[in-house]
Amino acid sequence: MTSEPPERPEPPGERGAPVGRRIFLGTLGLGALGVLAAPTLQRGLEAFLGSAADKDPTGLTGLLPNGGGFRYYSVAASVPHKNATDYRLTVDGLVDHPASYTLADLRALPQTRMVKDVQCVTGWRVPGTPFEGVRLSRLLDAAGVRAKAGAVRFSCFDGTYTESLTLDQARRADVLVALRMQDKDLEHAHGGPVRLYVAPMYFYKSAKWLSGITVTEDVHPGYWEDRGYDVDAWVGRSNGRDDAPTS
Ligand SMILES: Nc1nc2c(c(=O)[nH]1)N[C@H]1C(S)=C(S)[C@@H](COP(=O)(O)O)O[C@H]1N2
Ligand SMILES: [Mo]
Repeated sequence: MTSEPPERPEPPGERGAPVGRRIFLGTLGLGALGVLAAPTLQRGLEAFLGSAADKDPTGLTGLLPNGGGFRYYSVAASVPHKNATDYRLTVDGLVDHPASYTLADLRALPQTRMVKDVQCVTGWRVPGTPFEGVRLSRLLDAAGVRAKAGAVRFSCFDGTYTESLTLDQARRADVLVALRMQDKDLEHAHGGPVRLYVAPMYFYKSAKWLSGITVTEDVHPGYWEDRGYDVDAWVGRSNGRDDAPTS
């Protein structure tokens, strides 16, 4: 059988073809370096799991402590850690009241919890995963979205990843600025302390390490969308897939 190039690009390590032993060992080497260099062992472990799970052809990293059926993805080589002291979420663009939220600010707002399946566009699915946080619609209402606005653009403190939604999508009740996942504070590997959670869409919409919400006139395609994924990423109704809907 000949292999054709994939119809659309896939996140590294997500391709069906086996990853060479050399690449995997190379990744393990980097992970070990991370453990040595990191100020805490936990941080090193997360970095190790984050990079190793991404490229693991054996699936064995999924058996390690904080795997839980998820694969960890980051398009950035390294991502700074942010905590209650230095984390900020800005809301700006076409709004009457730009804002900057601390983690405490976000925790003080009403929290919404929902439990739904997570579906990655490359095929893996994790059943019944609790997410909890502030409805994005609440932050948009507080900001006072201007009449000519039509979309929302998200940026991340990894410095690279972006996402976007139409305003109607962003205002859905099942779209959260998530502070918790699996009933724990979001860990760094999963995009902590704050990530976007777009329940009805493929998981690439759920931008990790969320740092900015900018209200815009039109949708700006996000990182993976510039590389071929659908902008309207409804689970089961996009990207040529027929997965069962998640929300
Ligand atoms: N900042 C950022 N967010 C991101 C990504 C990323 O690489 N960087 N990957 C996306 C993809 S393709 C998926 S499947 C999920 C993976 O989330 P997880 O690492 O918590 O499993 O995050 C999404 N959000
Ligand atoms: Mo993904």
